[in-house]
Amino acid sequence: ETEIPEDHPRYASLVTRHRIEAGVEQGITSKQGLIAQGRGEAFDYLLGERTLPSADAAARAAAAALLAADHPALSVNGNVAALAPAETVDLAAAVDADLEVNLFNHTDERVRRIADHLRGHGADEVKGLVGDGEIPGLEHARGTVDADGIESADVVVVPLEDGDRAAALDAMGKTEIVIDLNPGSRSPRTADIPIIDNLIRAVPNVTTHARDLADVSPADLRTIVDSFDAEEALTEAEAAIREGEFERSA
Ligand code: PTJ
Repeated sequence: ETEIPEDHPRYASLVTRHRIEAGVEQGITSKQGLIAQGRGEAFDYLLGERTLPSADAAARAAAAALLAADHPALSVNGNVAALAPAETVDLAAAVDADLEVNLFNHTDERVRRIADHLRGHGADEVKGLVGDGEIPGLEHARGTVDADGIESADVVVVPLEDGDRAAALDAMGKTEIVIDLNPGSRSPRTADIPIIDNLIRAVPNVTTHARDLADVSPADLRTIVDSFDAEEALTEAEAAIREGEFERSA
């Protein structure tokens, strides 16, 4: 998919950029998605482009919450679809979650393209095309979801979510798992389980934990979720950024 040499010091970052560009060209990712990616990259650089131990603990708690859920759902936007389509489909299968296309800058055309893209990566059913449900407290375009998908889910994964929508989903009483590289952003601060990591690393990591936890009892899954400390995870990510004890490779 790319001609970037694998030994280039910024290989992973360059491949990611290429995927986002391709997403825009295919009508999957919004132009704003390019800007969001740039912001994410800056934080990833400061975090040392690695999964912090606290982010790994968050990924494990997320896996436990998804396995313990009655009705888990994964929200997919234009950046997620471009960066990690197969990994997102895998995660949905591992925890038996709905996949729902849910866009910040909604167009029916982009919803359809993303749904097709996910099916091309092995998804059976993709929600988000009906739009007969709502997230209360948001204007229509931003709050439209499927009634049998995100609206009725008890646990939702929202990677790269806008702060208002994260708050509105939280107000619906859902257990919210947010993947975001910026520990200061409002959405991870609203989340029950913030995963401060690149979604490219975080999504497959949650899947790995879910497979490890597949035989754990519901009571033990609860204990894993309850012993996770969101505040501490955010504080550790911030400290890692401030201390910057990583190898600057650029
Ligand atoms: O496809 P749509 O219409 O739903 O739009 C999606 C975007 C992401 C464009 C939209 O939700 C948006 O504008 O988001 P923001 O407000 O720019 O926020 C993006 C957040 O995601 C920022 O906090 C970034 O640090 C973070 N981010 C960007 N890339 C990644 C990331 N976090 C994890 N992994 C990434 N690869």
